[in-house]
Amino acid sequence: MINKKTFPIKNMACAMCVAHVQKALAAVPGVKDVNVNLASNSALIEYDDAAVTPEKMKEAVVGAGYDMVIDAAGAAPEALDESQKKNSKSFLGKLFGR
Ligand SMILES: [Cu+2]
Repeated sequence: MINKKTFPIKNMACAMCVAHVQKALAAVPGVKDVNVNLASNSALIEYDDAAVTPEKMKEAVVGAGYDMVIDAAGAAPEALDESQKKNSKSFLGKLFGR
């Protein structure tokens, strides 16, 4: 299932950091879309939870020299209801586009 969640990102200081985190996350298999925001120190990640776990994404961020906050269950601290609704449409689109 495609998930879209916001994860807090630590240690980002400038636009280069954003680019690094963005690139590291986008390279993880199963990650469909990444939008890193410096102002809110967070990353909005669209990912296939059958293909990748938040732990794996955190590993990629840590590997790039930053940190990503996930809770004990490996989930994002907060769910974005609005984007999840929107996302169910694009999920169908992707399904048929394959
Ligand atoms: Cu920087």
